[in-house]
Amino acid sequence: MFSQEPELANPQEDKTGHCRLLQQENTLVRARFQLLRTTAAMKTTLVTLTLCLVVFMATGFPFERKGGAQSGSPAKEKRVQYAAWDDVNVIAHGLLQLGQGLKEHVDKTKVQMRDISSKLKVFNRTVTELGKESQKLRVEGEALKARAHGLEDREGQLLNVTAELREKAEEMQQERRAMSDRMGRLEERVDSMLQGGAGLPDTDAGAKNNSDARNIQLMLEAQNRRIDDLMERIRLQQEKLDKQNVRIRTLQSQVQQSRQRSASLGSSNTDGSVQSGVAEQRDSPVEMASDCHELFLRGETTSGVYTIQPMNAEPFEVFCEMKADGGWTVIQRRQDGSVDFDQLWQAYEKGFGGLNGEFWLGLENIHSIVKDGGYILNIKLSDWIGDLATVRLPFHLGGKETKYSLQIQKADAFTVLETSLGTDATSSLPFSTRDQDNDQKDDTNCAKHLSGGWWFSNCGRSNLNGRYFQSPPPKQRHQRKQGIFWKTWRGRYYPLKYSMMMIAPAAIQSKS
Ligand SMILES: [Ca+2]
Repeated sequence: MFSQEPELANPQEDKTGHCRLLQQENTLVRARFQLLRTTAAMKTTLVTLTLCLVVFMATGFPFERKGGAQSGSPAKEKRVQYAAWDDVNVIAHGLLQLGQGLKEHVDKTKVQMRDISSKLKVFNRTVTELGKESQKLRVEGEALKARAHGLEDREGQLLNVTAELREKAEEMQQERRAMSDRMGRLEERVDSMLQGGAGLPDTDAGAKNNSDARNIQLMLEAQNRRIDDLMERIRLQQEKLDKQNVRIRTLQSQVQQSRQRSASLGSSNTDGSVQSGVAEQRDSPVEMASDCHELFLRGETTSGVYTIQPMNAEPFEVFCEMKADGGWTVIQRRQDGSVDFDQLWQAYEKGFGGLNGEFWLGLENIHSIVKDGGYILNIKLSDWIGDLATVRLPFHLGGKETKYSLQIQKADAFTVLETSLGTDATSSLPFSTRDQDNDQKDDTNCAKHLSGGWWFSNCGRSNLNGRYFQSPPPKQRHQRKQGIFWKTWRGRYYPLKYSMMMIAPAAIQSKS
């Protein structure tokens, strides 16, 4: 945009210079024409003079000859001689006049020549000046053009830097929020510890000398140990309670099944014996666990593939992530791109992939585990430099009739990290795939626009079932947006390296 200015300015300058040059040239041509006219007049005068001389010679000579031959009449001869002198006088006078005229012409021509040469000098000087000026203008134009190019380059660099800065600022903001959350929690802990040690002598005075400070520290440490002990005792109590709960549930289901069996026996005695035999085989000796946490409570501590059977559902295999705080049922895992997640509704309903690698457990299976509510969703994410993020959200998942609507239930406000999936208590998000557009964006099919199936709202908040990109991720935005992303962690256009989603009863939350 800047490069056009010198190009526009130059022709104008050149035009005025050109006009001036043309004027000068005109004057010069006129002067030359005058000079030519003068020369022609001089030539005519000279020719006239020569002609006069020739006439004079032609007339004068015969008189002299006549005089010499006719010596016999001296009077007549003298008269002729006088007449000849008169003629000579007339001619001489004419010649004098001609000479004067010639001199005047020569003088005039000299003045004109002097005029012309001075004009020529001025013209030459003007031409040189104009040449210098146009040269200067050209140099200035070049310099301006170079500066414009430089400015354009800088503008481009500036735009790049601005974009980078904006991204970094976003990241910083997230980090800052996470830090402030952590600080808040730490402050709370410190406050609670200080309150616990309120019975001590005046802390302000004590802080002034080292020994008092050490005493306070020791007290705090003792307090911490006591709190830890208490927490451990609570954990053990909770575990005992959980185990008792499981036992009660097992007994309840056994009671229910025996009731059903006796009812069917009562209705038909002949066929019933076969049916009850099958039921007994399936139920005994131990009833299957309804999820991984139940397996954990029964003493399983190794992560791996187990068979579970939620209430009123067929048994199926799951991968259990056994942790210190309990058993987590894994419902999704992304780690190497070995499984295609761009699947249709039916596949997302039934599940796909391999439990030891990448997989989706299936909406129907997930729903059968969590249908009674009280579960939490635990999401683990990793970026390409090894940073990890964890999101824990209490949730409820509706059945097929609600299109497996996800409702995140939280007493307090969502943190920034949680808002990428969080919904407010009154609304819920149905599941969407390429062939079933249930998202909240009217003019777009988010699953088709991006990739995979997900609880899409407006397409842009999160999608952990997107395309898997190996590092380094693609440079094109329209490709990157199809990736696995969590907007409020690494941004909308950062394809994540790893994702794992797992579920467990909410009771686990209070212990971790
Ligand atoms: Ca839509």
